[in-house]
Amino acid sequence: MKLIRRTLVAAAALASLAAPLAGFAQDIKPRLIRFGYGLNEQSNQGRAAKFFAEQVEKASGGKMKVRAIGAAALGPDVQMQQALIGGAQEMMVGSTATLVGITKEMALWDTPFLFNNAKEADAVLDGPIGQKVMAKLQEKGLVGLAYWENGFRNLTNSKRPITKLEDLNGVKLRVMQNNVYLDSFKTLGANAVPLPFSELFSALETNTVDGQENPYNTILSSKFFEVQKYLSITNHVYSPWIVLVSKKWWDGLSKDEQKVLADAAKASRDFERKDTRDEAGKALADLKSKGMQINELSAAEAGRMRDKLTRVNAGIGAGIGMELWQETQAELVRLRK
Ligand code: KDG
Repeated sequence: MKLIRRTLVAAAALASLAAPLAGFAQDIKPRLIRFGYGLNEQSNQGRAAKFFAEQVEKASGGKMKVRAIGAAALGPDVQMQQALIGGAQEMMVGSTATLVGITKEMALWDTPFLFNNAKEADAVLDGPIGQKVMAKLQEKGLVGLAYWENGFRNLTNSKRPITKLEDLNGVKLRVMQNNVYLDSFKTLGANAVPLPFSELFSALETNTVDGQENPYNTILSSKFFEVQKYLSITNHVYSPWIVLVSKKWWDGLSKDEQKVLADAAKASRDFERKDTRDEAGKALADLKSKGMQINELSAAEAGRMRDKLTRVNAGIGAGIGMELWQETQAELVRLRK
């Protein structure tokens, strides 16, 4: 009788050990996940990718392992997006701006001066509107899990301080491969040149382009201060990143595995936003100490830029659908009350 009881107790103990991992592939080998990104390992994007990988391994008991692969080693954003759609790569994080060719509603986040601050951005991106836009990706073979913060974008160039709109005339300015950015900077008088992020440093170094626009964090981590003399503070648009999964691959995961990735993505979002904001606060002083000449557009000139750039808004509203545009404007009015 004692032997039977001991056997039953041992069997129950073994079952309880297996239970938490019941939803995971029981193969000996862990499920490997290639997570591609474009900035370098030392950047805010790289630190958050590492954090995400640690969260996944911990939550899955080692049954799921993320290989975070940075510096566009798996290709620029647009190439990785196609690899996810085809099922050749499992995950990535990249700019929403480079997704517009796949899901037109992503252009909403390109709207100049859409958000006045990060609080508004978080509320809209993590709220119903941001989630609705993210859900549109699924019909194109991508699953969005969370928005990270790239940040408010500012201008750098090697020619002159940008103190008024006319200073942009003729500046060869690299922009992301995205029509709103292209139209916006053409409207401001610059010679806008679309290039993948992975080609940007060498384009600046060889004077193929005179300038670019990115958040302080990226200007610092990508060492643009080595090839750019002037930094002009415009905060002309808030730029999100988005964590993406191949839908082909996602649909083959268990519910437990999907939950691990979704929970880790949200935890990494909160980590990344705090890490990015902490770093941005210090980055401006760092860039000054590295020799950049920094100026801030006057309120009057910023107002002229805003007025000129709102001309592209009509095109964005038409492109994403007026219902979504008006819903967003109404939500911003509500948030600002
Ligand atoms: O992979 C890098 C891009 O996701 C991101 O940095 C986009 O801000 C961007 C830029 O300027 O290309």
